[in-house]
Amino acid sequence: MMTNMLEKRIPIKEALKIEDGERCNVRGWVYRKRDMAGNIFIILRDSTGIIQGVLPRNSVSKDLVSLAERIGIEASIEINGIVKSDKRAPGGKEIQIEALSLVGESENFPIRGKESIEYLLDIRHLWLRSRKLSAVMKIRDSVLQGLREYYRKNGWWEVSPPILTQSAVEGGATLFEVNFFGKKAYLSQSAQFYLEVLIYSLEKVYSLTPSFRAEKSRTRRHLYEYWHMEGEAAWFDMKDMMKHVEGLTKSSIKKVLEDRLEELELLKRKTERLELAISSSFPELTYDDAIDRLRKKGVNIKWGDDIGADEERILTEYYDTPFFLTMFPKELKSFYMKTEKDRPEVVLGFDLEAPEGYGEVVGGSEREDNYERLYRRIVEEGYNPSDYQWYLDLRKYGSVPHSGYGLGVDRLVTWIAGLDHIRDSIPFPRFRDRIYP
Ligand code: NSS
Repeated sequence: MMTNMLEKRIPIKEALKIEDGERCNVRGWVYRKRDMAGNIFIILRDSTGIIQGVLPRNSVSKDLVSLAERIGIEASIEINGIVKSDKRAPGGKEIQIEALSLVGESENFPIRGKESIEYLLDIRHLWLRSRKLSAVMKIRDSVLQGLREYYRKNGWWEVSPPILTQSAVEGGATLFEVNFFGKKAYLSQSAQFYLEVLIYSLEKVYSLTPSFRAEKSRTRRHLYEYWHMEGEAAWFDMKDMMKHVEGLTKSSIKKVLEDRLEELELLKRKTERLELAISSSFPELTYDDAIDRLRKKGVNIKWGDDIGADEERILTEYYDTPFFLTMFPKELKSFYMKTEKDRPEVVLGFDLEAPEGYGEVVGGSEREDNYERLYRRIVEEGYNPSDYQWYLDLRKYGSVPHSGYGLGVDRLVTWIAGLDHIRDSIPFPRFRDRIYP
């Protein structure tokens, strides 16, 4: 039996393309199995696809039949046989199995279908083998590839900032504290300040890091540990940066549409909105206009109030593509944002909102580049300027106008893949009551 296995192994995707009558060798995991009177059907999956193997009970050895009968769901096996077209088989081809070897057995695989989410989360390490989550992970890979391609094409440098940090970027309320050799340290909320340091030598920099937020509530769009793609560029004003963010986002959507149509289909994600996003320019809605619109819709909100998830959802109804929300009241945003020259109560900040109710995926701004004004803002916000001395220093030696942003990779994947919860955009979401597996 083993001698046949010496033939060249091919990925399942390739096996689905070979001519009828040709022999091939594939290996992977048993996705489904049906024991019928005449045949045993084994659907095998690998990272490239699924293919049906069929074992006619009467024309192979008894040993082979009994081995096939014993093989469980998710066992790893290798099969050798002749490829034949069959309209009923997934992908239109099947392999008539002549030899089979069991690599790793699997008895009573704990997922059969119809399990509860809580149960599945406990066995995330096994659930990740599902076709749905595999499709999402592949889409995620393409999203990241599309983002990186855009940076490369436009002359940005990828840098690696730290995760252990000494001060807050986005306020103390969501900081995770770490005991660092007896001193207080925090898990990074954002690489922004480190990227700001690096623009003085590299001008346009980006990083992909985990960011940590001790969020107060559990929602469909918040993770405690999420992946943050952040960019910072010298000489960019807010408009320059919005243009860059638009190009960046489109590049990732484009990559997914080029390479992941099969996965989008498997997730039943319609591609029209994604296609529209890359062919349109992203509109801008100022905070002032957003408040007007919300009030006209009957929302009880006034100038100065935060536009939260519920309000964002209402605003997304006006747009079929991603759009920018801009020019927020200073009180709603972080101290580092630059204020508008003629309206000091407003900051040069922008959020990118995904349509279809998804909401914010990017938050960015032009930065305060004047030493005194930044110092004053730090004090106003109740922080200790000595914690931010190095950050202030940047405004002392060759300060330049500059802007930056943070893009929530998991949120972008959630929207592109059309998921209803952010936890499935990432392989191992952390939960308050569960950091397992
Ligand atoms: O808090 S942000 O709006 N902005 C910053 O952290 C800036 N310091 C980034 C920068 O300018 N370099 O977060 C940025 C994005 C936000 O738009 C979301 O898409 C995402 O990060 N984000 C999250 N994703 C998932 N889970 C949580 N909890 C989360 N918080 C922010």
